[in-house]
Amino acid sequence: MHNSMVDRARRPPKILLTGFDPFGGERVNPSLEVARALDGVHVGAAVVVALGLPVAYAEGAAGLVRAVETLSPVLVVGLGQSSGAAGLVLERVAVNLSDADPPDNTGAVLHDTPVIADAPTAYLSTLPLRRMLAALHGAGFPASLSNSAGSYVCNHVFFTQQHLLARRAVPGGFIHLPLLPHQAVGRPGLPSMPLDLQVAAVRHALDAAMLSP
Ligand code: PCA
Repeated sequence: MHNSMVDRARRPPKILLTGFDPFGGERVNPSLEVARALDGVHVGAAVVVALGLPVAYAEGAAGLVRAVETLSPVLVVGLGQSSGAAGLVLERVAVNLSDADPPDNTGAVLHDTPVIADAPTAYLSTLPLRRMLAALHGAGFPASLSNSAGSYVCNHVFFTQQHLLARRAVPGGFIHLPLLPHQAVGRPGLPSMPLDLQVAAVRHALDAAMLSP
C-alpha cells in the first residue's frame, strides 16, 4: 500500500475513550455510559472511539493495550466511576502500585503489587489539565484536579496506559466521574451528576485537550 493509502485508512485521527463495566454491586457505570454516548463524536479533526473495559486488573490492562495497538490513537482518555466525586476529577498521577481489598470482577485481589515490574514509580497525566479545568469551569461544570487515582483497577489501567503512551509520545490521561443520580438514591450525602451533564462535560474536556497549545 502507498503511504497515502495508509494515511487515508487511518483518517480521521482517533481519540480512544475508555469506560469500565459496572462493579461493586452496581448495575451501571457512568464511565461506560459516557464513553458510549460519545462514540463517533467529532472533536476537532478527530473522532472518538469508545471502548468498554472489564473491571479486572489483567484483562482491563490487556484490553487497553490491544486497543492502543490496533487504533494508534492520537489521544487516550480513560474514564472511571468514583463514588464520592462531586464533579469531573482530572487525575494527575498514575502510580505503579495495585493495592485494594475489594476483588476485581474476576475475583482477583492485589496487595502491595507493582502494576508493571521495573517500570517507573509513577507517571503524570500528559493531558493539558489546567486548560481542561479552566474550560470546564468556564462552561459551568464542577471539576477538580486530583493527585491520586487510587490503587484499584482504574489506577492499574491508567498506569499501564501511561507506560505504553510514554513510548509512543501520545498524550493520555484519566478522568474519574461521579455516580449517576439513581446510583445515589438511598445513599445520603453521596453526590451525583446526571448523565447528560457528564457527557457534555467530558466532551468539553476532550475539546480542550485537543486544542493545539
Ligand atoms: N472505578 C474503579 C474501577 C472501575 C471504575 O469505574 C476505580 O476507581 O478503580
